[in-house]
Amino acid sequence: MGKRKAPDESNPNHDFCEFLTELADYEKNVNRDIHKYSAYRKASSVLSNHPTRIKSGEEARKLKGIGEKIAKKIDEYLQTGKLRKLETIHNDSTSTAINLLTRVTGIGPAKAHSLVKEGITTLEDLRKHTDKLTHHQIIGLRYLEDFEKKIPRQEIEQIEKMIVKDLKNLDPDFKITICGSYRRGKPESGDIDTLITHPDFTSDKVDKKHKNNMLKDIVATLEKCGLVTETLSLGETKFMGACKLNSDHPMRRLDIRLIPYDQYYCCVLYFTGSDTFNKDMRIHALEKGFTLNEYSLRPVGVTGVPGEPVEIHSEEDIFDYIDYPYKKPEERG
Ligand code: 8DG
Ligand code: CA
Ligand code: CA
Repeated sequence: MGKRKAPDESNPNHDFCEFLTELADYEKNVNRDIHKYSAYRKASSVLSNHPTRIKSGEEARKLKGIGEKIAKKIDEYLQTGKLRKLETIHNDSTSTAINLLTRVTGIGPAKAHSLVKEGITTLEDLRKHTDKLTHHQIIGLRYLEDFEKKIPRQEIEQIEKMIVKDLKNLDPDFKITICGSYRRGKPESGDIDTLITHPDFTSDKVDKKHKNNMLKDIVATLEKCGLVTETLSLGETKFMGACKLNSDHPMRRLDIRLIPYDQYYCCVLYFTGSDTFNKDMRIHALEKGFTLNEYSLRPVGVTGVPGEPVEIHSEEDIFDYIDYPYKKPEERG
């Protein structure tokens, strides 16, 4: 069997998607304009799911999620092979510095702005000023190169096996799902999004002590077997850290969320994504009189106030309730 193709190579519009993603990141990190960010992301997602090469802005405009401004950019790119807006961004030192610093996990747009204001604009500068960084950001800086490497599917499969084996050993009632792009079947992923639940932990049974220890026990177990190597942050329900399959592999970003049993499927759906798929599904839910988020699906009464969550026993239940055609994770692009 040949080497699996990267998704980009099979996407006839991948060059459009690349510049749209770059514009999206610019809006998020430099302008902090989340609406423009979402618009570019949506356009990129629509184009990456389009089976044929787009030949003009006019043709692109016919697709849902692509408006006049983006259509114009597609025309400019087709005619000149570049975008003036991106050239301006590349030539602006503040923008490039902010974009660089936000590549470090834990450094968000606001922190990047304040660092640049203080004259810290390179990774070298950052390394000299770790006093200005949190533990999370210091680890992010230390493993920046590793964390930016994509994780092959086969490596996540091995990590998954290890997590499942060790946690089932700790307690056979744990339920574990790795979500994100991995669950959508992608050949490689940016990080490992792990959701865990246990029948003893539900949203109404607030057994705080039990919950408190559950995630700590999980992380301690994964540290003991040598998989988890760094902790960026550890709360009652959310762990952010790093793991390493063995010395032949780079350090990988691993997130673990402990989810109440009754909220598990809404959460699995949410963290499977993609984020544009989630947005479309939420809009559809609202049209059907429901509000959907990562915790629950609730009917919205005539007053506009959400009612009690409906009981959910599978992802399919959520689709059924809002009368949305079921999509397998691999189809949620
Ligand atoms: P990747 O890691 O391979 O780059 O892709 P991913 O797994 O799809 O993206 P992610 O950033 O790890 O997020 C995981 C899922 O979480 C995503 O597919 C959908 C859901 N999600 C949203 N909105 C957001 C958001 O604003 N931030 C994050 N981190 N996740 C979000 O729907
Ligand atoms: Ca992910
Ligand atoms: Ca993630």
